[in-house]
Amino acid sequence: TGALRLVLGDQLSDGLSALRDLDAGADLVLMAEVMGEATYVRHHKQKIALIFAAMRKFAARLRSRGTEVRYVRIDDEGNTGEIAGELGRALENGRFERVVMTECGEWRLAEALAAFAQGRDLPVDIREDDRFICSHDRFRRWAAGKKELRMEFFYREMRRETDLLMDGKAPVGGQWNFDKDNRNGPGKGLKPPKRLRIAPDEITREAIADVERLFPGHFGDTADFGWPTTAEEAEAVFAAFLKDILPGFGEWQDTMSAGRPWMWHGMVSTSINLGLLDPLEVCRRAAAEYEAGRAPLNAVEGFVRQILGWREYVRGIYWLKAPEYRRRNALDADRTLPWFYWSGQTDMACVADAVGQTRDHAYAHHIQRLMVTGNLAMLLGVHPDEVDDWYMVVYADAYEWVEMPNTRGMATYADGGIVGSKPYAASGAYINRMSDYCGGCRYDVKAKAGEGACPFNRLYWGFLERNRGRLRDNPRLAMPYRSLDGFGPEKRRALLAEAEACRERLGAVKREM
Ligand code: FAD
Ligand code: DLZ
Ligand code: SF4
Repeated sequence: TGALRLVLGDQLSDGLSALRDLDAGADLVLMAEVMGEATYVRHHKQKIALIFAAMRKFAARLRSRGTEVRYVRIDDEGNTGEIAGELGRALENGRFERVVMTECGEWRLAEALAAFAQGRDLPVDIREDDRFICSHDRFRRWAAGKKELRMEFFYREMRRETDLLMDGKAPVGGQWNFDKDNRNGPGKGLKPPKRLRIAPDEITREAIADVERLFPGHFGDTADFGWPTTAEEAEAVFAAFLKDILPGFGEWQDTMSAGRPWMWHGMVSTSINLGLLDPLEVCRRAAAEYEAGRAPLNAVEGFVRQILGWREYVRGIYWLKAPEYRRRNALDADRTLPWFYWSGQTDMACVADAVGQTRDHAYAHHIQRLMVTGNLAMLLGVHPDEVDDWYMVVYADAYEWVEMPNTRGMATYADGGIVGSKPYAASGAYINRMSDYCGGCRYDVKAKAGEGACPFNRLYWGFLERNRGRLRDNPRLAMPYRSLDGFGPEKRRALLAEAEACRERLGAVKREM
């Protein structure tokens, strides 16, 4: 008799709580590739290949250390297609006296596993996922009684508690946040550094071939697969980032440039989310670069804030608000997602670039996700379920706990103001300032109306007018609404009609609800 220990596809960490106190002589680790997880959304091919390759290598790693592993492959005979089903099969021989697992990241699967646990008469020990820096309990204590749950204040508490970038009780450099130094447009002579990518080895190539064979209709190309699939590879990519890239991270954090997907970004989200890199360790090592004088504070603080602040915060919000959060649609958005989100076939240069690199790499950086595809979906009024589905499918780092507060919260305001204090709606001027897209675009970023005008401009005022009843009282939108009021009723009607024509033209049509 021993324990059956479940390790999920995004739990590939040596220190995982489910693997603690493992008895190599008696216990068995279960890992299973299942159709249920691979198809609950039709994930990008690179995302499935990444997870399968990383799972296979993690299983081999455990075995090489003397741990017995039951590894179920996606096309193994008898595979039930569900995690709970695979747990059930592994328990059939009656060898185990208990089941041990680490809580899972998504509400959907957590429910299924809780139901599984209830239906058994053997104990199921569901342990905390302490790879996160902030526990559920800690987040709830922070949130309790607050009217507004702003990331910035959460982040400051996390800085104090972890002592990261602190000078006693004060933030290093006298400020918590250096974002105002991090808003460079592209400028001439922009030359992003060359990045370390990992060429697929035999195991990864086999995983890619399995995906091409079993999921041929899924979105995305696999030819340029370059993601780390082991802790060692993830470490190599992160070490290269620390040495050569981090110093420029702050300065170029919000900049977009055609045909340059990586810029100065960390390219670490897939590895952290899978468990190949530890988030606190990543923050500590970035802070050490500042302390050693090798990277400036605006870069290091900006990078640490994304992980210690945003990443922990969105996870806290997800679990605090789920499952109700998943149904929010504060702006009553009711349109379909235009087809060019999948095909990339659009004359909008910014969107075509973001979708193209997303197809090729299952990656886009934060500002592309927020201000190009996210902003456009909000301005068009695309239903949040369709927006969520797209983000969950297309990015290799997407898991609902991190995707949803970013999409439904930060990017589209569908959560009604939990994550952000106002919608991040922007016209073409923002994209023009932060990118080199507009020069090569068929649309005119300076024109406000008509077929040749930048669609972001055509949509922007109509979005505000359409949502007047929902947003007019938001103090952070007082300025644009004052301008809108100044236009007078006739012009306002014309702006609504302009936006409507643009929505039709781009194929955002009324959705069957
Ligand atoms: P860097 O720019 O180098 O940032 C460093 C790290 O900070 C990231 O690896 C990530 O772990 C963390 N981080 C940065 N921003 C955020 C954020 N807003 N929320 C949580 N963590 C953050 N990130 C995901 O991991 N999965 C998602 O499904 C996801 N969906 C998103 C959807 C939208 C609409 C938006 C606006 C953002 C989303 N993000 C998501 C956050 C962010 O875009 C990615 O984490 C980042 O682009 C990953 O690339 P990187 O490692 O090069 O990041
Ligand atoms: C995302 C994913 C995919 C595509 N496939 C598997 C799988 O076959 N087996 C598995 O254990 N996990 C997979 N995952 C990750 C899970 O979906 C993830 O653990 C949950 O969504 C919780 O975050
Ligand atoms: Fe995008 Fe408008 Fe610029 Fe074209 S003009 S690249 S659509 S912001």
